[in-house]
Amino acid sequence: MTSTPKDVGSGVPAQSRGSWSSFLKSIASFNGDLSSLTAPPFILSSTSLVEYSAYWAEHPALFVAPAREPNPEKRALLVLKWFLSTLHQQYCTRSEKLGSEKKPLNPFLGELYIGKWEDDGDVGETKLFSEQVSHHPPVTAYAIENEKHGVHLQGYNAQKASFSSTINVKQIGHALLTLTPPATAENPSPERESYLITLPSLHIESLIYGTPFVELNRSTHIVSSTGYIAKIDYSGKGWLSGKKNTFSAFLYHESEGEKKPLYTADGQWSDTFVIKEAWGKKREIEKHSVKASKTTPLAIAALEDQDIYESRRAWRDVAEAIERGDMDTTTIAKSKIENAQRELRRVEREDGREWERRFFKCVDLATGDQEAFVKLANKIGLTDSNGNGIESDKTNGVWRFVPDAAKDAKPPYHQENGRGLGLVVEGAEGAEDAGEEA
Ligand code: HC3
Repeated sequence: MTSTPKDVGSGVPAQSRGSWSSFLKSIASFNGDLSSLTAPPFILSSTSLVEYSAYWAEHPALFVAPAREPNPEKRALLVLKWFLSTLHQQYCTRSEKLGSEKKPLNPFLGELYIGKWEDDGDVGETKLFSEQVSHHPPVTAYAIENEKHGVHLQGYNAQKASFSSTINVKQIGHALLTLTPPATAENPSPERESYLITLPSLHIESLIYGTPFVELNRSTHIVSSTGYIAKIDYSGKGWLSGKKNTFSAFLYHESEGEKKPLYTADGQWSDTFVIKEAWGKKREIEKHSVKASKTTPLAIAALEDQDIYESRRAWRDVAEAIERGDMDTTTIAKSKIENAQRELRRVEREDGREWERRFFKCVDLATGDQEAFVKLANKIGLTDSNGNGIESDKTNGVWRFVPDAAKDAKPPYHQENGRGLGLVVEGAEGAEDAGEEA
């Protein structure tokens, strides 16, 4: 480490330096559950982790582009390009907007984030359903659908953290993109195809200075039912050389193997990358500037029209208090939700029932309907040929979207009234909803 005692905590407001160094000491011995970390107020975010699912489609045109490409090889390349374009959104936006990576709100079971990206042009409407499907361990599931182009993405993720010099996070879960290629004269009724996407590991940089940001490491894959496989290797700025957020990717067909790549993509996922042919003169196909590519904001319902279980509405008091820097109110408002959740879990246990997930269900990989997924997962060693090895014990199961549950869905989304949020006065006649001021 080249830091001097003067550098340490230099990004931390003077009045928070003590609490930052206590926080650093506490993470050196934490148990791997990121939600259990008590962080100083200046590093708290008023955004819940359930909102992060939206990062997958903030460029709706790139999201649907593969469905318009008749050539399967180019389609796989467009899927890779879209995936690479999501990395800046997923892992940089908080640092760029807020100056550092903040500690997000830990979603409660059943928390929802629902919205759509609207495009008047050819892209059409792209819908998002994000739901917290497990609290212990925390697991978020999501589905993103563009009906016009027949492009669907679904996935779920949890994080397992460890400490060695910094916070290291392994993501558990995966995403599945499905689409129907355009019909051509040679193939007038093309079949739907899928792309299984694995999630990168990450670590936190610059923690000691109080300006944490994310760096990705190891590698991920995109494996397709068409036989194309992309491998992406992540590396950061080393001691002596290299640029932050660097990656190197290649796309190959399984029949040819890794040694015969078709395309490469190299650069910085937070800035610019270049896609080239991997053969002949290695012709450049495209230079993509991530930052120059305009994002489309997700449209969500106005707070008063949201369901009480929708994230922004449920956390409103907490978020407002965090933004005012009012920690007493933050703690009170947070405890109200956390205590109500604990109480609801106790009642459910007593009644022998479980919280009903609204848009997702747990699936068994041993049954036939996940056969296509297991085949893909097995190709990159994510599972064995029976679907074992996916670490479903760390995500409370393998989660899949239930499209029928989302069709024409309107609030109220959950059967349960406001009891899970502390909005019901227990013991009151008929356990009436006491409104949000209760
Ligand atoms: C590790 C992380 C929470 C998880 C975030 C995930 C993995 C969530 C799924 C998204 O698709 C991608 C994603 C992006 C960023 C990840 C967050 C970065 C930091 C945060 C920790 C819980 C915060 C640690 C606290 C502090 C103060 C060091 O920032």
